[in-house]
Amino acid sequence: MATKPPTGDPVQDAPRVGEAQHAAAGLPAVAHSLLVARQQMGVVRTAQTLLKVNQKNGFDCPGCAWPEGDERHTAEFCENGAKAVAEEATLRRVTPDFFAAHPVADLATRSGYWLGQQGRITQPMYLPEGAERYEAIDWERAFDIIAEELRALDSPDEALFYTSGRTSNEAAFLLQLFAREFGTNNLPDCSNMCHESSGSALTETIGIGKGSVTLEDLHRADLIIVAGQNPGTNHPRMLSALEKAKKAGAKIISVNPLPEAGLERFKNPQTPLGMVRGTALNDLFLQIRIGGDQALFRLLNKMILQTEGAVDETFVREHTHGFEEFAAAAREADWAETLTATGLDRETIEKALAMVLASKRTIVCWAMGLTQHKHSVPTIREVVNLLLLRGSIGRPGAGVCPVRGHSNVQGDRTMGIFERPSPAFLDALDKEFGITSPRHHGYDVVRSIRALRDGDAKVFIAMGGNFVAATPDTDVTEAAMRRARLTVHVSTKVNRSHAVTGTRALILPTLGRTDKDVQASGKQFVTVEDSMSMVHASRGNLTPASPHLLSEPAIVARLARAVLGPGSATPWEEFEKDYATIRDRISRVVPGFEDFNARVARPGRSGSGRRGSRGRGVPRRPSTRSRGRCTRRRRGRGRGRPPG
Ligand SMILES: Nc1nc2c(c(=O)[nH]1)N[C@H]1C(S)=C(S)[C@@H](COP(=O)(O)OP(=O)(O)OC[C@H]3O[C@@H](n4cnc5c(=O)[nH]c(N)nc54)[C@H](O)[C@@H]3O)O[C@H]1N2
Ligand SMILES: Nc1nc2c(c(=O)[nH]1)N[C@H]1C(S)=C(S)[C@@H](COP(=O)(O)OP(=O)(O)OC[C@H]3O[C@@H](n4cnc5c(=O)[nH]c(N)nc54)[C@H](O)[C@@H]3O)O[C@H]1N2
Ligand SMILES: [Mo]
Repeated sequence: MATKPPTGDPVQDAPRVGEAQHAAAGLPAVAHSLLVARQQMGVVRTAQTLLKVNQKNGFDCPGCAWPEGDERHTAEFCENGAKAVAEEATLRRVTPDFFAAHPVADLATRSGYWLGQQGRITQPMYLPEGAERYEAIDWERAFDIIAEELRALDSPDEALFYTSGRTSNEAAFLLQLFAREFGTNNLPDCSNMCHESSGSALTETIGIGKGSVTLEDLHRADLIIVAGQNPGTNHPRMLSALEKAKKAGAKIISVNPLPEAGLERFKNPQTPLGMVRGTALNDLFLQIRIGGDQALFRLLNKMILQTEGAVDETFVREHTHGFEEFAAAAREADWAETLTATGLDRETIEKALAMVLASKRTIVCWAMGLTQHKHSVPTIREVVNLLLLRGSIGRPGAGVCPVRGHSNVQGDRTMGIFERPSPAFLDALDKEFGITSPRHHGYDVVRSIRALRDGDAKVFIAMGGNFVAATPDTDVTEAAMRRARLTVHVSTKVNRSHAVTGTRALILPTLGRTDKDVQASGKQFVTVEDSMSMVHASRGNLTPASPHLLSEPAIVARLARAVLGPGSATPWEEFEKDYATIRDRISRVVPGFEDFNARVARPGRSGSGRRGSRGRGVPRRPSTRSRGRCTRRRRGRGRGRPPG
């Protein structure tokens, strides 16, 4: 049994504003997550799912990309993760009757919350030209419509293939393969709006667009700086890692215009004492002015340069280049300007500097507060330079930690969902499949919107996400989307993007992480990569919301067959039958995934192993140790496809 979704009455459903909280997690969070779970999933499914979240034989939480440690608790999820699971595993259903009762114009008036609360979509739905309502359609016909529209394009570059970051590695690999075999690199994704600046700044500075630390590193750090991030709400399990680091002696500085409750006091629900008392995580709070981070880190770098013995000379000499150029720029930093830009006082900045200087192993974690500014790339470069100056990269307990958002956003990029793929990646793909991928760059999110607006793109296909709600200029985006000939959404739940359609539209319902995925060769699992570059298997165990659902890999495989026809030598049918055959191909195309099938068969995490012996499995990528550079504006080696 499950409770009813919201009423649709804007007054009854409206959010309420209360007092600001000063602690995060704790007993209320546990109670609330269980309540939400039970309301959406009922008692049996609650037990079936919540005991499997982030377990070695279970599924990866769709809530966020924070990694799990090797030791697992019975309850390895947070309040928001439980909500994310409940939203997917809900017993509520959106059937063809729902679409009959709610014309598209009605859906367009509903709030995102209301739409999301209606439940799981059960059948493929089609909006014919001029129709007011979506109607049920069978899969064959749906794929035929897409094939018809794609084949009618003047150029493959008139098609757009968007990905949101929950898509598994297997589905993402197939999608980019299909797009490239079809003839385009138009693979915009949600990272374009999220950590793109981290990917760019890290590629420029350390040569690879990803973080360099593991969970174990956090536990060993002397100092952790959390800049522009609200882990209490968005990555609650990170608070346990910070608490553990703190118990081992780490200091924590947070840099944020707001005092975020989770960093003020964390009530760890895994321990009885933690639940009652909580831990104050912050040692120093820098209540910075919005956008002031670049000035702050630049001044800290100047102070490090001016402090006798503060620069790790050996590290800088052996592992970086461009030092003089960087140092000259940092020396220009000025106290008065920095105080204005940051809104901080001199004493507070000096306290932060003293903590940086006292630390041998520093980690900087950041998220949207740093990545979503116009000057995000130079800001993140300053952050990296601080770590390089102190030799805090490539050393245990030290490094860069961009905290990713969607649960497989990093993996999707690793699999080639990127509008600007490296030639090396395309060469490997072409060699493996005997295709000729286009070499010119595709459209990112903003360019995709412009292309739709200007009539240069005519078919929009989304693997998950909520494009019109997630993108920056809603009015422009919605007008652009309405100009498309066909819009297609592979989705689990209804959202705003289903109500803003092209001339024709399709909704293709798919399995989620929590669902059991059985194909011709038997039960399948998929893989995901977390924020710390660890790759692991994810197995759903619930009976799917309806017998009509197809998995994401199956949808891409069938779509590819419908569009490319017998002319394609790619074994799409085999891929659909057995995902291990997809992983075999990944292991031959994506560097670091050698022996992929054998490695994911082991329970737990496999992958990265940045420092050789410490990681399990084969290193996914070379050590960052020898790749650091103090740099102000240099191109990276172009190897890593930066996760956004
Ligand atoms: N429950 C839940 N969890 C999620 C998601 C979700 O939708 N729901 N989304 C996931 C996704 S996709 C992402 S990307 C992550 C996002 O995770 P976060 O980046 O933690 O999310 P935001 O809420 O955007 O928090 C931005 C933080 O930056 C601060 N800030 C704003 N401007 C500045 C600035 O100029 N300087 C500094 N230093 N700080 C600033 C804000 O006060 C806020 O604390 O969360 C993931 N987790
Ligand atoms: N106003 C505003 N805009 C933002 C942000 C913000 O904080 N505020 N954050 C930005 C950031 S950081 C990001 S990452 C983007 C996110 O942008 P998107 O990823 O495009 O948006 P989401 O809202 O996360 O997408 C949710 C939808 O994904 C579908 N879905 C959920 N699970 C699955 C699944 O397993 N498979 C498939 N196929 N579909 C699934 C459901 O239909 C659900 O409605 O938005 C960006 N835009
Ligand atoms: Mo994000």
